[in-house]
Amino acid sequence: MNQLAPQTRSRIKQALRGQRVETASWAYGNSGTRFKVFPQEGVPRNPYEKIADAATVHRFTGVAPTVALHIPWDKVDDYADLATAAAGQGIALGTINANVFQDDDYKLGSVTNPDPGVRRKAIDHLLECVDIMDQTGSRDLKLWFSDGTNYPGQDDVRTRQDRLAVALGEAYDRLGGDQRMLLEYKLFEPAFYMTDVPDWGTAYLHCVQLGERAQVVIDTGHHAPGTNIEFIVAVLLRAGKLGGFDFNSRFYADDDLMVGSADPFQLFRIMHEIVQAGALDPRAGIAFMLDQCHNIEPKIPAVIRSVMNVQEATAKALLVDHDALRAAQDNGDVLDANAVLMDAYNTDVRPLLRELREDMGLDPDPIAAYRRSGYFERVRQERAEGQAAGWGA
Ligand code: PSV
Ligand code: MN
Repeated sequence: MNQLAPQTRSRIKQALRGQRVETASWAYGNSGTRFKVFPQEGVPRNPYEKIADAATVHRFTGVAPTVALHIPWDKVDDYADLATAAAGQGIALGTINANVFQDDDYKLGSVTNPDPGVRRKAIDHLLECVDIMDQTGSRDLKLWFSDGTNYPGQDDVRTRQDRLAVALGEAYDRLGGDQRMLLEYKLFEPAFYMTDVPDWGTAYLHCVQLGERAQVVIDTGHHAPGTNIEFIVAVLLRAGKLGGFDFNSRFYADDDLMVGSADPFQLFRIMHEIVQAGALDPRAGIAFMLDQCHNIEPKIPAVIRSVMNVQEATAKALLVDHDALRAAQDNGDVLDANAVLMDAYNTDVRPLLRELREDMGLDPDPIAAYRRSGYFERVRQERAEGQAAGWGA
């Protein structure tokens, strides 16, 4: 690592300094599996307190200046006031995530429900989310639909696609200025026979039909085991249709664990595609978000660790010698080409990241600094009374 040429070192640090990772408000609230939610101490009781936790993550990492909201979990009377509160703590409100999956009416789907009244209600929620974006100054509307069917024959696949297209079209037409629609896909769950947006191809088809400001979002936990996610990244980047990521880590299904924990090599391979395409710079418009649940580990340090994992994978991707890689590829040198990638991946980038943090006026060890800060002890006392936020609030 120390033999790195000074120009290379500063190029990598420069890129890492500009990197942005958005954290999710719901990661700070209580969460669990369908078997049990284990409540934690010091958990935020409202969106303002979630923002305080997100700002704390940014304070120690320096690269997480926005927090995504989920509506209605983060519903407030005055979103401009919430945005002001965020700004006062050095962060901004980010992506607005719609929620059309928790109402009794949505048993047979939301925007693809056979009942036109339910479809109307779901579309109205999407439009409400754009109203909120106008007030928060958010750029992105993220849509994930739990819609699908459990049994063959339960509903007509093509009719459901038509209903989906109508709903997306209405929400898309409501977008203004620089606002974008990010469409998320998921192979299964809660529907088990088929979901209405199961894969990147379906999401892509709808986004192409909608227009330039509709893009696909890749949630890393939403694929079949063994899926080559970096291939999807490369293909969508080439088509100009990759809008962003919901980062998390999975061993089995949609585990929502800390990104980079199960398979840091996969995260590196994803970031390698991003770096190669010049898409790391925030101006490239790719939103790097975390969509995780910290069910058994303390939440704020888990989010800090996740941000650091993304930084480590990115630093390794930035280390790849692109000229050497291209030369080996052009020569058909399989072993050398693979070795170039593996050399970068096997480099310990932690000293470089510590140096970067010091350059940025941060503590080189964000988790230790967080623990020393006394933040947790303070919020544990301050938030002892009242109802902790969770998936329903
Ligand atoms: C669905 O599994 C998902 O990934 C979507 O992004 C939701 O909005 C999110 O999880 C939060 O539960
Ligand atoms: Mn997601």
